[in-house]
Amino acid sequence: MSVLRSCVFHGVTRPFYWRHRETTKELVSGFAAALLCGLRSKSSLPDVRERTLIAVKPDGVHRRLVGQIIQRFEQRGFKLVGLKMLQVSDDLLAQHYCHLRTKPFYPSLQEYMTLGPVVAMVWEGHNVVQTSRTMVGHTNPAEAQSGTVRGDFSIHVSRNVVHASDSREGAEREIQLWFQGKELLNWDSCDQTITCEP
Ligand code: DAT
Ligand code: MG
Repeated sequence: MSVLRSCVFHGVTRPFYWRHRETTKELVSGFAAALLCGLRSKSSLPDVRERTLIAVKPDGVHRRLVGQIIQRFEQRGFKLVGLKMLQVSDDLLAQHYCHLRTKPFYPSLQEYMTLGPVVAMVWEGHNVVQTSRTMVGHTNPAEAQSGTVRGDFSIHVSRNVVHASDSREGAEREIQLWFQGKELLNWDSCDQTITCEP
């Protein structure tokens, strides 16, 4: 019986092992690489998937600046994952600007933000929160540098054209406030590995 077993092993299993030795090695090393890669992409995921809320305020919409503002974020390399036009309610505004509700200028801010529709967007990409704040420029357009959205398109703090979240935590809060989960799309753009290290 044991002779038979040994024959079966040497006759079937061994030739099979030698024949598929290289394939087996490749499989094992491929599996290890996939594991490593998985771990690497997992750790870089929060960075690449960073998101921010950008909103073209009513003056920007009235002045037909939506396309130019979108173009800046597209050409920088960020990815649009959510977009909608809406008339902002007092309630949404109060939650969005909760840190400013006691400021003397809040009533005029409220009036300004409801002058017409707002175009709200969620952009995704490496360091998008900080980079988009730089792209948008100083709160007061008088101090905003040329080349920034506010520096190029506005002159007064009460009409500064665009909103951008100011921190990762703020962005998360604002995105949840302005968008429902199903309104945001997870998609892979074909230039992802060209614009950012995978
Ligand atoms: P930012 O929009 O740069 O994040 P913020 O959050 O301090 O600035 O203020 C929100 C908006 O409120 C800002 O875009 C324009 C308005 N605002 C701020 N300070 C103001 C002021 N002193 N007078 C009038 N409006 C002001
Ligand atoms: Mg702010």
